[in-house]
This record gives sequence, C-alpha cells and structure tokens, in this order.
Amino acid sequence: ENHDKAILAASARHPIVPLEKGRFYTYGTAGFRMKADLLDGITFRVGLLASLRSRKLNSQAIGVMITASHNPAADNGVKIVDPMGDMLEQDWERYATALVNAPTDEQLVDVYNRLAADLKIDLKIPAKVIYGRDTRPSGHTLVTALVDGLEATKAEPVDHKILTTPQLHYLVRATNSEGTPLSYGKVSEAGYYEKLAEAFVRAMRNRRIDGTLVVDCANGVGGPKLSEFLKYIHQDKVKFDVKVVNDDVLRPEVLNLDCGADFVKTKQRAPPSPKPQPGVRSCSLDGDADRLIYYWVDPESGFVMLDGDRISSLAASFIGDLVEGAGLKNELRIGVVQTAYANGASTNYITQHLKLPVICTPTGVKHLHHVAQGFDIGVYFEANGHGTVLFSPDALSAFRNTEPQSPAQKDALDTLAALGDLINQTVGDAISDMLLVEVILAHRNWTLRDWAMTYADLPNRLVRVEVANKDLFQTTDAERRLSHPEGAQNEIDQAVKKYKDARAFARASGTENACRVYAEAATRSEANELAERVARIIERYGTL
Ligand code: G16
Repeated sequence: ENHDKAILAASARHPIVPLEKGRFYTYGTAGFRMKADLLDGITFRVGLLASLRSRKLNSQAIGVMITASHNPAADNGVKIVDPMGDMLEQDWERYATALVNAPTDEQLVDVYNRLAADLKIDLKIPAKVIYGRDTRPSGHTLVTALVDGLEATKAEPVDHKILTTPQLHYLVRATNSEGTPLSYGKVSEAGYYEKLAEAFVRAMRNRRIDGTLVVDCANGVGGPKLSEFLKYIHQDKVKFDVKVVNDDVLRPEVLNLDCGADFVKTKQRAPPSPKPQPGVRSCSLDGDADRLIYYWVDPESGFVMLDGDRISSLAASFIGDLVEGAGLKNELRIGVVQTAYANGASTNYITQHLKLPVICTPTGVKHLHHVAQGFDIGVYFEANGHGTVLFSPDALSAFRNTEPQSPAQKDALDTLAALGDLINQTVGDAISDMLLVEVILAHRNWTLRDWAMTYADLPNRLVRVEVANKDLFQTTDAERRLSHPEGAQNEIDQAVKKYKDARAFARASGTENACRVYAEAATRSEANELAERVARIIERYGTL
C-alpha cells in the first residue's frame, strides 16, 4: 500500500505558488514564514513531512504550529516540533525544503517516496501529528491544508485549536512522555496552566510580589491565554496583581501593531497605548507569546528596557546563587548562550562578574537550545526576549535528591526544584519566563530599577533594511561577519573603526523579507550613526 494516489488528489487542491526562476522556499529561522496567501501548498506538504517524521520516530507524536509570531497580521508561518518539544532536527529541514520545492504533484510524490526509502521509513506503521495555531484568521484555512496532508498519508491528526507556540511545544512533549517516569504534565491546555501555577506558588513560598504588573499581549494569542492562566493562581496563595492590556484578538489587523515585544525592543519605547503610567512595572509578549521584554517609564530618566540579555543575566545570576546555596556548585556546570545581538555589556557582565562561560550561536532558538543542552544548567536568551533555561536530568535529580543540612540549603533546593517545573523546558515561553522574572524579583526584593542597576547597556540600534535579494547576504562566525557579497564586510569594518567601543554586523532575516543591521557604540548618537552607515552599505550591496 502506498499514499501516491491520495497525495496526488489532495495536492491538486493545495498548489504551490511558483517562485521566480532560481528562487526556492526555505525553512528559515522559525520554519516557513511569508505572506499567508503563499502558504496553503506549503502547509499541505509540511503535513506530509510531519507524518514521515512521526513514522521515522516510531510513531511518536510530531507537532506543527501555525504562526507568524512577531510578523504583521497578513503573514503566517508553519513550523515543526520534534517529540520532546524541541525544534525539528536540522537535517530534516533539507527534507522539508525538498518536499516544498517539488515543482509538480507527481514530483512531490516522487520526493515523498524517495525520502521514505532513503530514511528507511515504514509507511504502514501509525503516525500522529498534533497541531495548533495563533489567532491569525488565515490559520483556519491553513489547518485544512495541513489536515489534508495528514489524511492523505494516513496520519492521525490531533487538533489543539488556538494556542501559544510554547503551549503546543508543551503538549507535544506531554503527549510523548505520558505514562512514563519522565511525564512532562497532563496532555491538555489546562494541564499546562496547572503545572505552571503550582510551580509558581511553590517558588513564591514566603515571598511576596510588590505592586502591579502591566502585561502588553501584542493583541495576540497570549492575551486570552494569560487571562486564563491567572484563574489558576489562588490569590490567597500568591497575591499577583496583573493588568492584561492589548489583548484584542477580535480585530486581526491590530496584531503586533504598535505594541508587543518586537515593537518595544526595536523601537526602544513603550507601546503608546494604553498610555504608559510612570514607574509601573510592565512587560510585553509577542504575537505567539514566546518572547518577553520588561520595561518601565521612569519619571526622571524616561523609558528603561530590560530585554532578553537582561533576563538571561538575571536568571543566570539567581540560579547560580541558588546552586551555590544548595551546595551543588562543584557538581553542576552552568553556561549562558547568546547570539551576536547580545549587548556587549551583558556578555562582559556574565563572563567577568558572574564568571560563567558564554557561547555565541547564530540567530534562532533552534541553535541556542541545542548548545544550551550541553550544560547541566543552560541559560539561553536572544536579545529580543526569546529564550529559556534548560536543566539536565542530573541537575533535576540533584535538586530533588540532595539531603539538605540547613534550612537555607533546603530553601535553595526547593526553589530550584520549583524552577525546574516553572521554566518551560521545551522552548522560550513568555508566560513562563515572566513568572520566572517575578519569582526572582520577589526573592531578591528588587524593583526593575534594582535589576537595571546590575550593569549599564552599551547604546545600540537595530535597523531593518529592505533589499531586492536578501539571499545575497551570507554570514560566517556566528553571523558576526558577512562572507558575501564580497567587499561588504570590509566596508563595515572601515565604518566600525570610526567609533569608540563599537561593533556592528548585518545579516539576512530568516523570518522577514529584509536584512537586519545591529550596531553598538559608546554613545547613543554614535550607535545611531554607525547603524545608519552600515544600513547604507547594505542597501548599496543589495542592489548590485
Ligand atoms: C523567530 C525566531 C527567533 C528569531 C526571530 C528573528 O522569532 O524564533 O529565534 O530571533 O524569529 O529572526 P530573524 O532575525 O531571522 O528574522 P519569532 O518570535 O518571530 O518566532
């Protein structure tokens, strides 16, 4: 028995929109992402890949998330989640690309059968694919395309409807670990809330949270999900006063518009609406609730932002102290993973003050996650607020099984164990990360100002540059240098030399049709000037 006929028939209903000669669809930083009207055929074919992947991995459930996260409402995207909730193994990105770029339905069937044969996949065993989507209206029809792909290949589809991206990752892991000693939690959205709420209350024991937290939800799926989560926290256990704002999911066009974590990080200001209240602790999620940025508007110094680098150094420092207090310092290796976008001051603080190793990887949580798994405690965050902390099985069992010799040691061990459940182990999760930050601030009795005082950021600037063909720009050295087009890097080097304590780089975005330029320097005006200069270099090379 094969799936040829069924694939042919279904594929005819989900055609691929051909690209210009010589251009191909690529599995980018976070899967296939583009204008939603190009995605129907791609999503159908991702369904075929997901069922191959499930069968390759002995019928374990594979996840598919339909979201374009921080991108505008007209975009959408599709990405695949592996059985333990991490991103699709990188070798398989090539197979995804091969399926998606097959020019005809017949060739699609050929690629599918060739992959099955080459990878020794038994097409007769069961396959299971679980999926969710964000609040974008296009998600609904894309789900139909995905399900057609699953049905043509006789995979069992499990619809989890509208979810945040990290919730889908949770559900994939929970599904595959159900009934085993490593069970990750109940296989339901409620199970996710219960797990987080229970761990949060445990981590907050004998501590209290000061003041109100305003959470901007980018008018995305995070809004309703955060409101739902808050119902699971009993105010008699932890008094957590949260004001959820920008949670309008009924008007699709306002998604990520002048609000959300990407807006705050790139514009370096608070969302204009609702009008920011001076001094109030605030944070922003992005469109699918996997990024988090904290900030407040200071009556004296104005807007102050605490981005992914800050969350990373805060978490590394707090967990480092707890590990020491728990008497596990010599047993557990802690490390931090960043990308080229990390502020130089944060890297210095982590290596010199916290004395922890830092590794730099290319952009994309898939890269950071992998490297973080090499530590017992791997802290990884992108500057844009996307990240988490991973604990090895050894670390988790040390938290649970170490016999405390003092009440202080017991407290440290209990808090670490609670963090092991509170922090999403599958992927960066804005809701879980926000709870982590609140726990740390409460334990340290810190305001955002105390947190911001730990070191001073180097002034920096991010610029988006539209070019005719972003694929011309290729990088090396964890994206810190351009290898192509020839000559461009040399010009960037010359520009950087003109400024004090300066650094700059450029790369093609993997989620938007543009290049990004990052610059930092000793003063704000120099950082701005350098970013503009480099942007002009990129513009020029982009049209050559
Ligand atoms: C995605 C990825 C992130 C990445 C971001 C920007 O975020 O998951 O790891 O930092 O895109 O990537 P690029 O600079 O290549 O466009 P999100 O929140 O959009 O899923």
